[in-house]
Amino acid sequence: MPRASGPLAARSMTERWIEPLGLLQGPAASACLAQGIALPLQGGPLAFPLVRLLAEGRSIGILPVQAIPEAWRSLLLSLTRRPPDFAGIAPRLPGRPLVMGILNVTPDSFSDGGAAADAEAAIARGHAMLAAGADLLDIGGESTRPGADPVPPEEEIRRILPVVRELARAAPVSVDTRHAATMAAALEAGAEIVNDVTALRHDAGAAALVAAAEAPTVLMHMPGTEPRTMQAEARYGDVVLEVARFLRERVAALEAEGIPRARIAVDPGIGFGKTMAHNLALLERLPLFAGLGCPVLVGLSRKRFLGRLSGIAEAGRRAVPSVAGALFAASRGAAILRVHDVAETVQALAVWQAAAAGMVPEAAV
Ligand code: HH2
Repeated sequence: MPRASGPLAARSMTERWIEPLGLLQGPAASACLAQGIALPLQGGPLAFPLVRLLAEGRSIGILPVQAIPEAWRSLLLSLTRRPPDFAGIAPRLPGRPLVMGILNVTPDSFSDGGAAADAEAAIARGHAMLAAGADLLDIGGESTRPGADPVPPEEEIRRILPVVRELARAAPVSVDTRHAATMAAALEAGAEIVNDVTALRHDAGAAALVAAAEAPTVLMHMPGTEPRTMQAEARYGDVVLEVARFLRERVAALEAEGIPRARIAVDPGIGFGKTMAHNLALLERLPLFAGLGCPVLVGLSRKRFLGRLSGIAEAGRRAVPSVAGALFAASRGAAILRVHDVAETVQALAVWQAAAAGMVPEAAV
């Protein structure tokens, strides 16, 4: 069995990551776990037999899990232990990611702008998503597409409040906003979760508010806090490590402000200040983010890079590429999938999960 020695074992490092490689699923995962030649990814259905060790931004070797040096083993706990169910929402079947239905009560969202611009249409759309199998709904009143104009909180609140109030009676609701005033109004109206694309950085009052409300929260990476200008900042050395480092620092900072890790989900922010190459690298190396010890949310639904890859210019017609991306993210350990096309995603997940398990599922969708 290969053994780490010399610099690998002894080096004192300021920043270290263990990146799981070679993910297994189903019977292969169970067999390798039983033999001790793989470890579970966040206690879920995926297992990894290999790791890449990264120190100070550089790969220092690929090893089988049995050969991980003692000095690195403390990092394994957050990678292998199952985080608590996000917001207490249990998956429909063990190991299935949660499906978060996107409800943009906006006239200008890139993906579905205008489709649910008035409250009645939005509420009907939300109920349809729940009937199609969504586990939770993410309701937003400000578009964050690149270049979008900011919306003042009063207008954002006016757009979403009746929708939140109604749908929160039917399912867990998260509010997609950067503004503390909107968070407060939505939580008051029954929303349970705060999803902030700026990771609670845009509004100085946001972190204290979320901490006091004891609300679960999604922290997303984007460069800066302004969707209008974020694409100009799409410059990274190693995008995966830089995004992971950002999220690690945000989780630590917010823990210090009274938001426990158990209430946090992390999100690499696909499409936010990122080129297509950055988005693809983040998806391919998604298992690294499991080391943060939080559920990982992926939102790639209908995004522009999918249009470029598939040749579909119109965002509303990107359901198939979105589902393909969602399944790939699930196979890389995503715990929550933020999607517009709920029915298609839920159907695809059912087939993917049964095929990976190699057996008939306990319950139908
Ligand atoms: N993407 C969008 C908005 N909010 N939140 C998280 N956590 N992750 C994401 O990837 C994410 C997000 C953008 O997509 P959409 O809501 O469809 O469009 P718009 O911002 O134009 O309303």
